[in-house]
Amino acid sequence: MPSIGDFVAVRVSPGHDMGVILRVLPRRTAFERWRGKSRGERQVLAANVDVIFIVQPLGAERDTLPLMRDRVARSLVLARDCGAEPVVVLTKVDRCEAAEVVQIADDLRRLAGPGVRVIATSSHTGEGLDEVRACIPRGAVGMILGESGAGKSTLLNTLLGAEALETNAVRERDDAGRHTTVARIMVALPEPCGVIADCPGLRSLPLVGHERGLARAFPEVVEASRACRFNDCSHVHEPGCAVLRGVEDGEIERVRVDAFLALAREMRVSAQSLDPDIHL
Ligand SMILES: Nc1nc2c(ncn2[C@@H]2O[C@H](COP(=O)(O)OP(=O)(O)OP(=O)(O)O)[C@@H](O)[C@H]2O)c(=O)[nH]1
Ligand SMILES: [Mg+2]
Ligand SMILES: [Zn+2]
Repeated sequence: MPSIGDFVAVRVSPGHDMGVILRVLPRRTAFERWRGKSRGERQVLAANVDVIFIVQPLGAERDTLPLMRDRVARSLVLARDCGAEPVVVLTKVDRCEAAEVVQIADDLRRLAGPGVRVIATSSHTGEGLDEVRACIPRGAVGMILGESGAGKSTLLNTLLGAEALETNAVRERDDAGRHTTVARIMVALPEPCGVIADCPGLRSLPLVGHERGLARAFPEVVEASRACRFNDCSHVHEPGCAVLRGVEDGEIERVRVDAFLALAREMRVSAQSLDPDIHL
């Protein structure tokens, strides 16, 4: 089955404006989502994606900092797992005080690490949009990831300068989205930018077998752990733990170690629930 982002070979018969897909060309990368607890099915959400925009709205009461960190951290792992470059986009910053925006952005920057851009944006004021454009040069394929109501379609409309995608107000009571976008649609931004796929909101981002993404998202933690005294060090309390030493020496961010450990634990549990013989 072709997915958004796939290159396909198409035959168009003379006199027809629509073609028939003959073949899906091999995928360079695939962003896959786990679905079904024990069925082990994966759904390809997008293929050949270069950049994943991790969209997180500001100004919602329910989104505490720990919740935002969790969502950003697991999105980073998913992006790195499929070889895409993650970019964290904070939306709706017009709903917050400037000082609060700076504080949240700094916090998430510490979590995301030095190689990841964290951009504060508002589709209402236009803040940060040029920075977003700079992340998606001509020829690049982007995908937008975030919960329903996060402002994904609004952001793309603003980048496009046209109301091409349907949007909807969030629920007043709790800021919940209404699952307005129901299909993945790719839009070509004005030159000199590439294309971005709008996607339906994803509430949960389970990690199952994304060890490669975890290692790529937290390379300094993995690197340090090689020097731990014990092979099976949990990096929590063991003597001779090089990860904890790195934190004490100020070389590794505590918040990144915490995120790494929580996601690694989750992956161990999910692997085991799929196959009780797996011991990671
Ligand atoms: N204040 C403010 N509101 C915004 C901003 N961006 C989006 N919104 C509002 O947030 C609501 C939801 O926006 P959508 O773009 O439909 O959200 P979505 O992420 O595409 O949601 P789904 O399609 O359901 O996944 C709309 O009412 C937007 O007007 C912003 O920068 N500032
Ligand atoms: Mg939408
Ligand atoms: Zn250790």
